Amino acid sequence: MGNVISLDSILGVGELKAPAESTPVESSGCSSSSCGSSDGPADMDPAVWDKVKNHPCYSEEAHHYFARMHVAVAPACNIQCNYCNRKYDCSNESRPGVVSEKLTPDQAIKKILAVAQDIPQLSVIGIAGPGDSLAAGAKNTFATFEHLQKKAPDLKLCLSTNGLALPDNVDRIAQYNIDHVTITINMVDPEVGAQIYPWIFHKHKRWTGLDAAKILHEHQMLGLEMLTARGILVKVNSVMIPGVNDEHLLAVNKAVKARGAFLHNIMPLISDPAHGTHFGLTGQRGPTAQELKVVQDACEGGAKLMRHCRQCRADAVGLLGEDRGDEFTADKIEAMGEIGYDDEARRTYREHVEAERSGRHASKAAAQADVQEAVGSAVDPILIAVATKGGERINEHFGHAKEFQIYEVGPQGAKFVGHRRVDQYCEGGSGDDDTLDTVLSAINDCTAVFVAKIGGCPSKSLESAGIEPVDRFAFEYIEESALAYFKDYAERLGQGSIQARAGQDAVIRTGALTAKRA
Ligand code: CLF
Ligand code: SF4
Repeated sequence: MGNVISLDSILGVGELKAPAESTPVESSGCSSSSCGSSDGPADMDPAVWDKVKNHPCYSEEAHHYFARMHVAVAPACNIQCNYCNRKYDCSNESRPGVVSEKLTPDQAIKKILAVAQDIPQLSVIGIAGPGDSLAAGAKNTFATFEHLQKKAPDLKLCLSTNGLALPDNVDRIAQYNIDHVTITINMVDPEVGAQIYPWIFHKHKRWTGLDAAKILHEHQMLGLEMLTARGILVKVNSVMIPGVNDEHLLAVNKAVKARGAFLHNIMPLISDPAHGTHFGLTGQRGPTAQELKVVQDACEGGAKLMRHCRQCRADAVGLLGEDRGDEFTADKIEAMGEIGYDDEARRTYREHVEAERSGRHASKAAAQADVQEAVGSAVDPILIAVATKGGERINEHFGHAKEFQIYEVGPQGAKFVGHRRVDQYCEGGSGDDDTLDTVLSAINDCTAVFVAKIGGCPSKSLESAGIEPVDRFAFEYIEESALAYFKDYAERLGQGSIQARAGQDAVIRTGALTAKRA
């Protein structure tokens, strides 16, 4: 088994518990549920909330609880992006790395039923490549979804596309009840587009340069408008390419918001010569963590931002940030024989999460009101790195963390603003100093790191680097703990016993981009 969170780990350490009673507090001002990427039922239409509340990509809160699965049934693509090499996964929705197994629609259905039986957190099935889900007539994509909506009606359907073939397929998307569509839009100006797309294949012809970028842009905008007119939720993914479209992404954000996009996900370019992409081979770099955050922050107030994307593989399985694909290879699934449909475990799980979350919304608001009253608005926000296995709790050991979630906490509240992938510091019972250095450089803009447990050696290294290791909130909720920490931090700052930490430029890890570990 992989390390997907269990019901126990979500509801507490040990037995299942009902959510704690908490005093409801009237929402006022900028609550954490109305700021940035954190979302909740308070700030959206109930029908929309119903669609997104269990979707790990469309709701930041949901990504602590729910898993997605991609089936790699769409190998062909109709355009070329300078950040993609077809021998690797689609870089806009998946990490570079060969898709282990391309699937036929029948194989995909069997795999989905097998995964659904084993992972009660599974809520969404996505098709995100490894090419474009709508290229080549979208035959496999729609064949898979047509079967799936009959075989496993509780699972949400989701697809991702570059948008070129979108206008031709919007009616079928609506017909198969696909409620969530992602379009990768990196530009709204063909001059910018020409630096990203060397060619497209359209109407039996290859187009290049400005003509190609213009056609792609027009189809993306038309497709977006057609989808939103039908009430389908659209997320826009943009790859941030420093010096090419970084400043332009503000205009992209405005344009997609004006056309009704539900979310905008600005992702860092993944670029490495080893991937054999045009950008990798020509030395185009990706953004640093701070550069990415600056652009994301500048887009706040436009289309709602997604900041928890893990740029997952086209065959990813599990919570965002993990990949359990190895447990469900074709030979293992073949050996399972006939697999039926049973949604009982998923239903039970969703009921528990629902109860848990309603209590959480009130307790977050109470913690925030407490900080606002105690601290006022004079103290600058800080970043905190959190080791977590899910369930919105601090429940991972420092040495076992494969990523740290980054929260920004200040007088206005605590919110998730990103994540940093790292190598696991402790393997086989002992820590690795080289790995520790990479962990430090990944979180060097943070004031503290919250962990369930940490050893003496890494604690000392963190303190020397100016990052406070904090284990006193072990197994508690992240946001409430961050707010309690901030209140104490502001007090210490006021007393002069600590100094505000000067910001550093943390490194975004784009190396071996899979959470799979041997
Ligand atoms: Fe997959 Fe994409 Fe649907 Fe999510 S992923 S098709 S919307 S179910 Fe999610 Fe993965 Fe980021 Fe995509 S974390 S790469 S945004
Ligand atoms: Fe690659 Fe996806 Fe771009 Fe096609 S749309 S070239 S598969 S990144």
